[in-house]
Amino acid sequence: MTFQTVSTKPIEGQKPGTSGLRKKTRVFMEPHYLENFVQSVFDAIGGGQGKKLVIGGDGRFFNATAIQIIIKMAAANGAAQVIVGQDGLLSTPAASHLIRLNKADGGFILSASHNPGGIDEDFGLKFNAANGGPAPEGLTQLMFEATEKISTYNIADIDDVDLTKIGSTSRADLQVVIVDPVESYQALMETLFDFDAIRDLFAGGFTMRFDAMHAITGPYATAILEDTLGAPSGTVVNKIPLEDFGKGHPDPNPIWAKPLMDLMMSDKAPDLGAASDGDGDRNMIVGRGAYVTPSDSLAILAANAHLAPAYRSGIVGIARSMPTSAASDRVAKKLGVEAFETPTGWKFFGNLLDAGRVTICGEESAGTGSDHVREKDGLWAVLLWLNILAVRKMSVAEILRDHWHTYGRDYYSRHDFEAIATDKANALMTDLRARLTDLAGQSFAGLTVASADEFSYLDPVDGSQSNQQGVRVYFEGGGRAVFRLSGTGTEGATLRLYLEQYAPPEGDHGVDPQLALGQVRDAAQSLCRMEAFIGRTTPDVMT
Ligand code: G16
Repeated sequence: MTFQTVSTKPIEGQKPGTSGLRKKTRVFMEPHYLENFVQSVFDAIGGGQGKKLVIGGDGRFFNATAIQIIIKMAAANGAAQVIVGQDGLLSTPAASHLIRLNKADGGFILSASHNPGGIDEDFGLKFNAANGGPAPEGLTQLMFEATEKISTYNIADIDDVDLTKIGSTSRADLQVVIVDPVESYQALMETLFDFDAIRDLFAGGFTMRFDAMHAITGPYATAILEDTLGAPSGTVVNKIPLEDFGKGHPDPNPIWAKPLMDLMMSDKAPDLGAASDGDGDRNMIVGRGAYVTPSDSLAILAANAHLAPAYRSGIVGIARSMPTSAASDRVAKKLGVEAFETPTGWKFFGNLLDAGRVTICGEESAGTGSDHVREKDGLWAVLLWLNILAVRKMSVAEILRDHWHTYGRDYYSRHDFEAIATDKANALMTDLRARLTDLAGQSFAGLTVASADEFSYLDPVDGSQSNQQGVRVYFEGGGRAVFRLSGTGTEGATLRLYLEQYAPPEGDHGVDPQLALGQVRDAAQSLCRMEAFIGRTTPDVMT
């Protein structure tokens, strides 16, 4: 066996975004593209010598091929052990758990999350650190700098590893351990939740549909919900992970999980509907006739977490990303625990979790999780909901209404404008920034701006500063609009407009959210001169 040192040149644009490097699959398949990035990760973490690494992905097209390349590069960079999910599969939260469980030095997670898969769709790669969480900004910056000066990469001339066989094998000095992707993750879930109570719930006739969207959570949800908790066979649908996700868009929101939404709004609806995304870290929760926004789900999970064994003694704090609604802040206040507002990106929760400052975190983009791993965790959220439903013996709709009557309702929706020419999107943001200090007191579509700023974050644990994390505009009367550009798209720019309107506990909570948010939307669109800059005001996606 030989190790090769291959000459290469920097490839432009290998800058990790909100969650790793995401590009079109064909870009990742270009000569040296994947190898350059993987070598840059090794260079950024101080080399691979003696390291133990977890490797797995969501099974999308190019997953297995990329894993073989990463294994060969791990061997050539001197790694001691790689732990790989069988068939190359690992959900993102399961990968995070395996890193922590095995005290690994980190892991490569192959996924473009909720983006479609296939040779003409998207691929992605991110590196998670030894705490199991996405590489923090300091480390992603080192990776990017390494990609800009790379001249060689190391790769071993070894046979492919049979990813289908569980067990241990060696390639030169590298030990390759193939593990069941579900087993240890399921064992972790059993320590967190009251499986007996959930089993009783199903035994009592509780009905559910879990849509795995042809993505990674199929095997996890089948093993846990059907095989362990006794949900009837057929509860989990679209359960086989496919490399093109059945040509779907594995994003659990009312648009992309429409068949589930339609069922839940019909008279055939089961008691609970849930879905997860490509790599299993996002979730959607919907009751019979009652969609739960991710922001509300975060607040409700935090308010009720003490009903599950893992959180029985209470939670220490709640963190949410800045664009997420203030619903969870109200819960934190009532519980008397700290509330944190971080930039978009799960990586910003890592320090708070490691420092024991927060127990539960969440984002409007359908991610919720806790200190059990360092990633958001779709099935975890579903199981916590099940645990709460089992104890409270109320429907999802009743829990929602009860929550709003206690805390008030934060009407919420995100409007996405996709594939905008990057220069136009940047021009809109630049113009908005330039006018920020003059906005207070001005009125747009009948709403007066109370205050406006650009969000920047000072990490309270390591003191690092992250600037330009989105523009916040607060209106008189409890409305808020947030403007930011997505960091996960692969085509042009995506403008995200986040809308929020608070209605107090004694207020009317039954208004259609898009109606309740209509005035904030009109004010936001007028304020940012949307029509003039991007030539449209109708969003592609409304969550
Ligand atoms: C990633 C990040 C999340 C973020 C989301 C959307 O999720 O992990 O923290 O909220 O992208 O980010 P953006 O608004 O920049 O597109 P995932 O599920 O794609 O890994």
